[in-house]
Amino acid sequence: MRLHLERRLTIGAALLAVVAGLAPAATAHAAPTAPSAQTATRPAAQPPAPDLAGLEQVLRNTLAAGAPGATARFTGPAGVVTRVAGVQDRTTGAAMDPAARFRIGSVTKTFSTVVLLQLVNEGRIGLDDPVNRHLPGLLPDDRITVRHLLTHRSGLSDYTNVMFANTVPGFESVRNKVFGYKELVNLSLAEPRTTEPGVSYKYSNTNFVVVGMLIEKATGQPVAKEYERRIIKPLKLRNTSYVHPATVIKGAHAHGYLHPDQEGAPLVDSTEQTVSWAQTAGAMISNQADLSTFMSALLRGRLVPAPLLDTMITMTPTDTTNTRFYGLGLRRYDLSCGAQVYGHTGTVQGFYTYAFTTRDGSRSLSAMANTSNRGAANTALGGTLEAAFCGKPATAPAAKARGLAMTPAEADLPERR
Ligand code: REX
Repeated sequence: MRLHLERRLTIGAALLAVVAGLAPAATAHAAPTAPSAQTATRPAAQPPAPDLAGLEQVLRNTLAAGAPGATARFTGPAGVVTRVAGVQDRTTGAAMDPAARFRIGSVTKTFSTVVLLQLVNEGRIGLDDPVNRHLPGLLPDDRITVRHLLTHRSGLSDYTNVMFANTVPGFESVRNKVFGYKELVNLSLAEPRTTEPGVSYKYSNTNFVVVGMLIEKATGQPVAKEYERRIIKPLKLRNTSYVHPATVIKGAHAHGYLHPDQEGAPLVDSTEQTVSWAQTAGAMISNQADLSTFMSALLRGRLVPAPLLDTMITMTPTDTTNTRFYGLGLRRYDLSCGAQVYGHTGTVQGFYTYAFTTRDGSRSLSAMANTSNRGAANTALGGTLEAAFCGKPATAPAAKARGLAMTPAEADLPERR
């Protein structure tokens, strides 16, 4: 088994940096810069170089946990480095391609938030407006505001929990279905609400379905047009699209493989689907380079003005570890070395995604595994963040002394699924 995995591991060649605004010199292996007088006098100013051996090990771990393939792409001042392992297509045996397109799931929520915040900036929607002011009669409680949606504090239950209670039958029942937004909201409203408006954080796709409705109501345009006009075109994201309800991923792409609930049952190729069950909560397609460009541009203030970005990155904890936070359509993870990274995670049938960047947007990590419903693979893939942003792990005594040692359980990044 081990040998088999080793053979399938393909370490990808590094790509040249093409990310606008990043340092010119892209090196094949993004070698750590040699210590210099500058590093000697100002050690705190130098973030650690990515741990490339660690990154490769993380991808091997992700395969060992059940992913057919996995990839990571780090971009920083020294350029771009990519690593791949395994296959992107189990039928042809094609190796994972670091430039492949894939379904990004909830990273879509950050795109939707950017569009919504631009509308706030234009004075067309207020963050503290009741949702029902814009969509009269939609919600059963006039106290639910736009901010509650973006921070997952509306109390609107997540209809996907029931929809996907049985993973493969649930998926097959919606794979080719086209939902209206209202239909999805009604599925949520048929369930009890989870909190009083504003009281506590509870992740729910319903919130971002309503965000899509608000965008279309305020602009009179389909959301696809707004993503295109406001984000995809200005940032030249050539591999990013919102094609709902088309089922095909156009161009070079990875296949996604869904794990059935029954151990040992064959994987389901889930690449083609409408993703209508998620829409503005999770239906976009992108690739690693575009995701890093997007997250970096966002944190550099190129998509929303500074005061709104500050609001977006004002975080509250999502669990009791005090290392996981949610702002407005954006997560922050505090890593073991003290680094804070901003971005989003994604889970859609067949694909796990991580897209994170530093506060100054200068270092970004995208990672993808072409599987899902396999928590261990998602957790393993989350290790790319530590390897990329923390570099080599601190020696055990040093980490312990600073209270930073993480158990594998603590390193389990997403708080659900
Ligand atoms: C739906 C079920 C998962 C997936 C989901 N995805 O809510 C949203 C998302 C769009 O990306 N959320 C993640 C399925 C958590 C995020 O924000 O990071 N699971 C699967 C099941 C479980 O069917 N029975 O794993 O493919």
